[in-house]
Parts: sequence; structure tokens; C-alpha cells
Amino acid sequence: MPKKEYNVKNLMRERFFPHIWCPGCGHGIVLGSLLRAVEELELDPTEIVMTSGIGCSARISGYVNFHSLHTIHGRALAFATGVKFARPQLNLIVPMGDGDALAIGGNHFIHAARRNIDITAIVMNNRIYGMTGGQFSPLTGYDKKATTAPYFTIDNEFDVVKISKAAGASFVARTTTFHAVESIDLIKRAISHKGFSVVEILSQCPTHYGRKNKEGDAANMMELYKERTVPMGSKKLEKDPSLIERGVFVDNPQAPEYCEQYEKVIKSARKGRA
Ligand SMILES: Cc1ncc(C[n+]2csc(CCOP(=O)(O)OP(=O)(O)O)c2C)c(N)n1
Ligand code: SF4
Repeated sequence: MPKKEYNVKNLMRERFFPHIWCPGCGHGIVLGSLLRAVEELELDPTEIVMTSGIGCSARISGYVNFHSLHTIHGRALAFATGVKFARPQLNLIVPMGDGDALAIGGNHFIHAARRNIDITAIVMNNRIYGMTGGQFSPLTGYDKKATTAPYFTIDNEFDVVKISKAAGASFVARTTTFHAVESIDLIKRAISHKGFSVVEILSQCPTHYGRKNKEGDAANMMELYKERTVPMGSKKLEKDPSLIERGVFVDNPQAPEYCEQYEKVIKSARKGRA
């Protein structure tokens, strides 16, 4: 890939810096990939609305020079749905932590996917509640440690890709912070896609998940993303099915988009009245 000079400072809200993230947190890498994606797409920042809930991940909405709404935990997609419905021409981008998206926000997540509303959801999956001190989330998985599971967890995890696909998202992808260039490409594709798009980005929390689960520092955790993930359909999966696949799992541009469908309802209602 040719080296590209970026000018993402224009897309950042510098008055909100320094950021709150711990050294080595993966969320800053996600922010970097997101801004580069927006720059490459040459989007007008005044036509982007970012809604976010609460969490270390959700703080991202403060650092972008777009319209932004920092709302309540788990409700970012509900706010985004309202904005998109009122102004369908705007680009809605919703960064969420795994707790925000799939614990408290799980119901909003599956229904936004079911409606196939044109919103880009970025699930920053660090498998833990980072902001509140390392409680386990629905993405932590079985036999892991957390502040609320000092011995081990007994809950099974959701697979973000499978749940998104089953609920009806029309674009679904997964990558990691180690694969920052791949992340730019997937975010670009997700934003360009008309319909509900999900990009899961595995994003390290060295402070809580890494420390409790003995995964080492941030650099080690990113090495693990390199070692433990493979491109979709890799032959390595035959030998080791525990490897995590990266790539685009669903890309269905034909799926009817919710706001467009609603426009049809409005037209029918107007005709009925005439
Ligand atoms: C209604 C409500 N319940 C709980 C909380 C407390 N809370 C704030 S952030 C958070 C979870 C954060 O985890 P996640 O969404 O995975 O993001 P991360 O901080 O790991 O990036 C919780 C439980 C809250 N702010 N509001
Ligand atoms: S607690 Fe974890 S998720 Fe939150 S800023 Fe620190 S490293 Fe990142």
C-alpha cells in the first residue's frame, strides 16, 4: 500500500486534549484509523454526526471535529436512530465499547441491525468494562478474570460478528488495533455502505483485561492480536479453530434501508390524503 500523508489534525477537536486514555489503550488507535478513513473518503465533517454512550471508548466523540452527542450508556444507537430519521442525508457513526454495545445496549444493537438503518457502528471490543474498573462484559468469555470474577468467569461470550449477522446487519466486519491499516479500509467500507454496518475492532485494555488475564503490556496484547487472528477462510483454521477470523463477513448492499423504506410510507400516506 503506498504511504500516504494524512492531515487528520483538522478532523480533531484539539481543545479536548489531552485525552483520558491510559498509555497503550487501543482506543486511540481506533480513533486514528477512523479519522484516516474519514479523510480518505473526503467526507465533509459538518455532515457527520457521531453519537456515543459512556465508556472509555465512548469518549472518542469528544475528540472528533464532527457534530457529536455524548449521550447515556447503551443508548448511542437510539440517539443515532433519531438523528438519522430526522436528517437521513447525514453520516451517522457510533463508536461503542463491548459493554455499551452488547450489555446495556444489546437490545438497541439488535434492533438497529434488524431495521438495517444506515448507521455505522464501531464496536471497540476490549472484552471488559474499562471505564468502571474492569468488570466482566458479555464479550469477556469463559474462564477469564475480571474485578467481578476474581476466580474465573462462567459466562459464555457473544460473537459480535454472528450476532450482527443474525440480527440483520447488512455489512459486518472484524479487525484489530494491530491491523490499523486494515481498520481504515474496513471503516471506509462500513461508512460507504448504505444500511446498518458493524465493524468490530479488538482493542486492548492493558490496564484491566491485560493485567488481570496476564496478557502483558499493550505491545504484547497487540502481538497476540497478530498471532491469534487470521484473514477469513485461512487454512490455519483447520489446524486451530480457536483462531479469530478477520475480514468482511456480510456485505449486502441490496438490503432495503430503513429510512428509504420510511420515505415510501410517507409518500403513500401523502397520496392517501390527496
Ligand atoms: C445507565 C448506566 N449504567 C451503568 C453505568 C456505568 N458505566 C459507565 S461506562 C460502563 C461500561 C464501560 O465498558 P465498555 O462499554 O465496554 O467501554 P470501555 O470503557 O471498556 O471502553 C458502565 C457500566 C452508566 N454510566 N450508566
Ligand atoms: S481503562 Fe482500559 S479501556 Fe479505559 S482507557 Fe485505560 S486501557 Fe483504555
